[in-house]
Amino acid sequence: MTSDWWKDAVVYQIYPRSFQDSNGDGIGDLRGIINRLDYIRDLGANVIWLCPIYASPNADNGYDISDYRAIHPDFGTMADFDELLSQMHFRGMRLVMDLVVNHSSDEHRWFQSARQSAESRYHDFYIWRRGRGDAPPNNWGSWFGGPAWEYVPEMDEYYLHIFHRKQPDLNWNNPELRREIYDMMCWWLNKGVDGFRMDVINLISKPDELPDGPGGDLSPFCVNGPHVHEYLREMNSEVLSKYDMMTVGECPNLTVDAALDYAGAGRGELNMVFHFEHTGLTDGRFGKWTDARTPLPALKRVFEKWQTGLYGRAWNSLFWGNHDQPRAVSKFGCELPEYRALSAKMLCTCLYFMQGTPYIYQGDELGMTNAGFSDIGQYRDVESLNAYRDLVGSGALDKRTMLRYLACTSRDNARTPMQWSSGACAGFTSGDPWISPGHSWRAVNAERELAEEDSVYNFYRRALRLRKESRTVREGTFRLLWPDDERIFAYEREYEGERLTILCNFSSETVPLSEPDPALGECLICNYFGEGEPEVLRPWEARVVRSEVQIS
Ligand code: TEU
Ligand code: CA
Repeated sequence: MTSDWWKDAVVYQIYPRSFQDSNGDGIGDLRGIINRLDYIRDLGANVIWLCPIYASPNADNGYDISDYRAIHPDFGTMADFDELLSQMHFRGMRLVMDLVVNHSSDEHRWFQSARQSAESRYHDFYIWRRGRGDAPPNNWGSWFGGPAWEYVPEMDEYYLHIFHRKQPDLNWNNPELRREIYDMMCWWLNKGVDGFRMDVINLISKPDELPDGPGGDLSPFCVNGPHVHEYLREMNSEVLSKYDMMTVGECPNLTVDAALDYAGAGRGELNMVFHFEHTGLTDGRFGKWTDARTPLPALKRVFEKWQTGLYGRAWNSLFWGNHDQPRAVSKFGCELPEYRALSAKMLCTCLYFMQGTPYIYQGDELGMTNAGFSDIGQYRDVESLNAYRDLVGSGALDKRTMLRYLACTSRDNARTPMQWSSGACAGFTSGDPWISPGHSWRAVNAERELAEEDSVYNFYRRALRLRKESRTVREGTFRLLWPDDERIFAYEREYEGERLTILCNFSSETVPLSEPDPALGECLICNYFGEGEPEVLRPWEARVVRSEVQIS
């Protein structure tokens, strides 16, 4: 039943609220996506991962689902969905849906019933505990701020929510709950969807004992919990193995060894995982809230570890960002006008010549930058707003510092409207957008990118075409060069006598190569016009060089 098509896929991630509005209500929708399918196909992507479009009260923009089988009216109707799917299949594209089953919305009918009576069939679909006197059952803190427990007076019990209190965690210990989820998955697959991106799938199993965590941290108990692999194998035999589909599990706090347990070849669980080791290198005293830059040697070590650690044993997913991360060019590249496009192309080269399936987050192919918000009133994201309230409210950070941190790491940086044109509201909507456009849309937009041969978009096309034709990119070994260099990220891929050397400058300086030999050969792609000197990398330069090697 299963083939490896997902290894050759190029995935384009859509955050539907911010992609394209078609009816002027300021919210992106399914019709808008249908109208832009050619744009995505022409880029070279053949799979779309769609963030949640289900019925939801939107406490967390759709990651709080109140009906798993309904389309949110903001996005359109089930008929619109069916048309999207058939228009995609007509173009030879596949659709991956977001599967959010660690938690539901508190407005899901299961929870509505669960919170009313311990007799309800649905009570045990969630995780309930008695308090400790007037205090919650343990000291766990929610990942979105405050305690991870919410008291329900009718029950005199608390329910667990790792995320917002409107996102109660589902109890995967309950076989009836699991059955409901598998049936729902089959329902979408029978409609024809081609896979799932599984939201925080490594959190679904919680231990029966729920002890206090160090500093209120629930991770030691909930990350890779006791039965998670049993559940995924069951899901695989009940659902996944019966369809020709792809799966990618979102897994915060994941190590290479743990990744092999989820996605190792022959494990019978998932095809791929997302880990966040490369995006999390700036985390510090205030968690993700920081204005720190990623140290390049550490970044290289992370990629080396994953490229070699999964080689021949599992398959990497390649991404710089998503709807939870700041913009790649702002975080890892350079926003300055003279370097923005160059560094966006460099990041494309650096990442997508590695082994694995490329994921492109909407707008990164234009080199879209962070939002540039300077006022808390511009933010919409519940995580950002809660963190501002908690950190500023407690006096841990002053307003100005927190606003600076938000401008670097808030999830809203990636959620501003997709920049289609230099027209009103970036061509995203004819109405009032649900979130303001970022500051860069007059200069950075798809209309312009399509028209200019030397654009980021056209560079992505070329790079993706090159990688598609290359067995070495798909199958080759990985060797990191000059691990301690603080400005150059260089590596070699080798396969059957061919070597590709990928040379990337992560700085605004001209850098001479300490050992220029690896730079010799045929240049397949470069983000500068005109040949430079082989032994020097210009600011934010990226080059892929092909050479032959003797097979001994
Ligand atoms: O994200 C899981 C997750 O780990 C995030 O909370 C992450 O730590 C944070 O966004 C970093 O800023 C997934 C979804 O991608 C996210 O959008 C949801 O809010 C979350 O799950 C809850 O469903
Ligand atoms: Ca709309």
